[in-house]
Amino acid sequence: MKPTIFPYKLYLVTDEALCLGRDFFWVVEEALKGGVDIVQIREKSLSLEDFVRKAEQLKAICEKYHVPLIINDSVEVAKIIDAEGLHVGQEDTNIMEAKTILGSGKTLGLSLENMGDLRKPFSEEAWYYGVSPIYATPTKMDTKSEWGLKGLAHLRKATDKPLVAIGRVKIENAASIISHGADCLAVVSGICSAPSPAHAAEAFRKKIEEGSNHQ
Ligand code: TZP
Ligand code: MG
Repeated sequence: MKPTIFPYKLYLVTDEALCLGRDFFWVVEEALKGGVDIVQIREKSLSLEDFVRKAEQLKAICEKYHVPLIINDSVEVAKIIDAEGLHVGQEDTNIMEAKTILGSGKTLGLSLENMGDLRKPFSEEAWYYGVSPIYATPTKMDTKSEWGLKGLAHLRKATDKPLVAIGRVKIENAASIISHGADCLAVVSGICSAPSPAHAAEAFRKKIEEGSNHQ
């Protein structure tokens, strides 16, 4: 398990379909220029070969900005490209198994859908938790109940691990999510579909700063 110091504040989770027809790598690079400090590649329909190719290309871009690339779900891809880490949900590869395959130096994230998930065996193995979803979102339709600010504040009291809020995180609600206990915001459409991903990332960074002053 890594130490609880989690240096990241703005987490871009990719979705090429939400990049409005613009080049996927351009969108991510703009977001990096704007201040995204951790990236997760999330692909649901690529073959292993295509996922690996895309992730390798993205890793090279992230490295230029000294930003880690995390793989969503696929332990194989994370292993093959020697990614900085892996993010898994409740229905994905068990985090203990992922750790055995990838080694203990990697960044492992686990989505929590409710308080019960925190108490499940092996949850402790995660370096950070995804608070999933903080709000219901059209980007991911299969989520169950949302945490909301009250749920987030409750979870904040129950664990010292870094909390990454995801789900309809927008410029408008960013500061309040931080002030209710999130350490980091994960954003998909708010950056991928923004007219300027760089400006959107900058605006999120400002709101995160604002929220941190009210914790
Ligand atoms: N997991 C929980 S909500 C979500 C994921 C991947 C999607 C968040 O997307 P958006 O567009 O930032 O609401
Ligand atoms: Mg998953």
